[in-house]
Amino acid sequence: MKRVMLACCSLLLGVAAATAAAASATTDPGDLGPPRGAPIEEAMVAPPNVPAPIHRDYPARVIVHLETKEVVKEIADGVRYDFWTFNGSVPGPMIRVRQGDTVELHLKNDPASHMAHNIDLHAVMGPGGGAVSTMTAPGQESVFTFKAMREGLYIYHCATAPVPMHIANGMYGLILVEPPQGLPKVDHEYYVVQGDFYTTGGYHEPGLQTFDMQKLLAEQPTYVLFNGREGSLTGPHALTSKVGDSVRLFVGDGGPNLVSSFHVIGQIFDDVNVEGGTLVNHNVQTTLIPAGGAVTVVMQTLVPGTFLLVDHSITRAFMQGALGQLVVSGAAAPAIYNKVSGAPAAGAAKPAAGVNDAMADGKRVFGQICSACHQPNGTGLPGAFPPLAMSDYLNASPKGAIGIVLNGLSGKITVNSTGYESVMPAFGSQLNDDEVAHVLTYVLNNFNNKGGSISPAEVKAVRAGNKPK
Ligand code: HEC
Ligand SMILES: [Cu+2]
Repeated sequence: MKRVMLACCSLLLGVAAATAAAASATTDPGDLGPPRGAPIEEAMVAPPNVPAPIHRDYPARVIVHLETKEVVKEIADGVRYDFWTFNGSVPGPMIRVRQGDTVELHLKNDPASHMAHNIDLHAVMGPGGGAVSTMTAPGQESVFTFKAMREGLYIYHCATAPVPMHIANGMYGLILVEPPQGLPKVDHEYYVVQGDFYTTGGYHEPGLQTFDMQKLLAEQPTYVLFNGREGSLTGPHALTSKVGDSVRLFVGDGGPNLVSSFHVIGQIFDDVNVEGGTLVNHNVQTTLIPAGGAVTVVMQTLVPGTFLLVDHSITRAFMQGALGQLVVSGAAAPAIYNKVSGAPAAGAAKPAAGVNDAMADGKRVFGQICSACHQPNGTGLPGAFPPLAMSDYLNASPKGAIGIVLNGLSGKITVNSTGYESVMPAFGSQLNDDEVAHVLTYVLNNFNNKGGSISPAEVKAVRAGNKPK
């Protein structure tokens, strides 16, 4: 109250006195006093890893070293792109400080850069979020300080003209300003940032791809990605947890254009820090992340399995790359989730079909389900969906396809000497034994495949093998 009075009265005392008063006292509750102790060098860890939680009860001076680097690397298997980055990664490293800390930010621009770069951190209260003070030519370094006045999860990005181009090339990351008391303890923390990318070639067109200004202007990205590369969070790079553990995700949307409908398939977010702020919502299925915004979500992993991180504007997930995996290991929890074997009632009581009926039924199923991805003539789509036509993979093991249709397929496979690393969903609960047998028999005897047949009994046996023991 005394400080409020001081600031108040100083308004009446003329400019000189007001300046003196402002310098000696502040009324803002975010200001926790001057930095104390020895300066702390911020540890820079690559995404999806997160710096360790802060256990400090006083404001400190935190020194952050970022370097802007232009690097050519893969955006998808066999597709290279000239990324512009902070510290060589997309997103740049996550910065973690405590509310009240004074951040001394060093921005270096790699001498090999072609462009000037700078940084705008949304955690900054000051012109351009720091951009005005950090415009840095190749080979130079800029330094500015700011006090982290407000707790929250904030985007940082390059703000050099043309801004959309610098962001579209990967120049963003997150800065977490922890509340003074810290965040509640969880078992796992990960860092994910979505971005939209605009390449001259189409999705999965191989080779070195360049930035496409027309697609940027039309806001029609070629790729929508988590952490700057298709597959950055799948297969060997999947996020992991254990049954009974808690997981916190720090999720940003760098944009430059798209808003993310962030969802984890098969999970519910217990806590969502809406828009990265202090408002906490509970029991959320999908949370909206604005371009240039962020969200913190916490969930419990109660059931083992693979859970997909998606932008639920779902075309982006399955056809533009916005897909990650959270793999939960541990004992089954049948009371919470239990796969009951056997086909659903619909269609199950159909009379046994003759060969012609079986083929007709197989064709129907193919047209209704499989053709959407594998295409009506079975050729697949380059890079996205493998061919079923003349598929050496399928013909080598026709019975193996039963499990693929029932349970889905993910991870790296090679079909007709081309690699695919995508996700086919499970159709075991949608199709009965007859339908699975029919569609596979249809596929095996069409599209120049080698022939053969799959019986409903064989499908039933594979289903039985799926039963929890
Ligand atoms: C939503 C898209 C989608 C649908 C629908 C779909 N698949 Fe797939 N399928 C895929 C993807 C993606 C892969 C590759 C998975 C990987 O990379 O691990 C695949 C792989 C396969 C393979 C093994 C690879 C090959 O080319 O031989 C077979 C067999 C297969 N699918 C059969 C089917 C059948 C039969 C249906 C219909 C019942 C079907 N799929 C429906 C996406 C789909
Ligand atoms: Cu830049």
